[in-house]
Amino acid sequence: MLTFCSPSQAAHAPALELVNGKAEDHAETPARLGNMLGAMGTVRAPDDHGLAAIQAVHSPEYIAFLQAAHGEWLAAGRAGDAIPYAFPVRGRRPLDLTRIDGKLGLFGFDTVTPIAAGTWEAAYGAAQSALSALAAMASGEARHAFALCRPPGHHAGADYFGGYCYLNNAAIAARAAAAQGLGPVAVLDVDYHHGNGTQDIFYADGSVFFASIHADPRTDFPYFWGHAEECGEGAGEGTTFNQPLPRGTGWGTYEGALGRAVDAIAAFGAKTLIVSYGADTFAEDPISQFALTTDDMHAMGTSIASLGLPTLTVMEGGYNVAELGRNVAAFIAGLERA
Ligand code: SP5
Ligand code: ZN
Repeated sequence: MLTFCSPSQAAHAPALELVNGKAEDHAETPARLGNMLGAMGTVRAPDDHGLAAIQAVHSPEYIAFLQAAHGEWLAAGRAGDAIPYAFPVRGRRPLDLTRIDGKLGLFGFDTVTPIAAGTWEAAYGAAQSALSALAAMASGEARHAFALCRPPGHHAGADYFGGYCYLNNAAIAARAAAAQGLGPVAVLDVDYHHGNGTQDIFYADGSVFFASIHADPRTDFPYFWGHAEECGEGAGEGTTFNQPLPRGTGWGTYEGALGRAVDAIAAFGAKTLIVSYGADTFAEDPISQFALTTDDMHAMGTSIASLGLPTLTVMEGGYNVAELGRNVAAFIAGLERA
């Protein structure tokens, strides 16, 4: 499959995250990219489509923050990665904050998503990979394409970062696809974690259908989104479809949920499909608790391909680095088969 990845995507290298009171190597490591590149054959560098499609999803204040954050961190005399630690819980009044620590808490929703020296460049490169994959589909060069995005995107909202995500690559591509007349657009999120950022961005937007299959947020990150009763609002009422599943879920249960998501996307009348693909549903993922095999990844691709839609796959999570490329390749091969 035609695959895009920018060299800048390796520049993001968060050092550590806190687990059980100890600093551990960050799970979202540049080594993920190396393993996936090794499994994907020829990979094309994206064209630079500029900021417009990013601005169509993310707020100007948030984009300016991301661009400047690590520089402001260094200018404040700080070292290492910029990590928020104080948050305006339940909406403090709007404040014109200038201190980098205040701004980090304002725009971030967790402490596991560091902003490092190369973070903006890498996130920008990942978004350009998604836009270039979409452009190849729009021009007729390819029916399907794969954006090997890293850092991932589905936890990032219009004005927030978190869950290892900064720019929402899938949402940027989905809104661009709709603007280019390729709609109706559906986003199917099969990462282990709920795609809260994508959900938020399209929650009141009935033109983009969002379906997600994920670990139940009563037990798993991101906790505050992805519950079954979240169905959209206003013009988007009924165009968000969440299927939380219990820890330990294997293919027997997963397959049924995937079939229901596929049926809902067909019923919506989607003409373009964006898949947020995370390989962290893999049984041996180090931070996740589903039980899918590499063969199941292939079956997942085949099931999605039964929709017969032009499909842009955007990479999200997956933290078993040694098996990551094999799992991605199996999924993509399944998608291509039908
Ligand atoms: C894109 C994506 O998959 N983001 C996932 C973010 C999950 N963050 C919370 C994980 C907490 C568990 N951390 C254990 C790390 C072991 N090294
Ligand atoms: Zn995930």
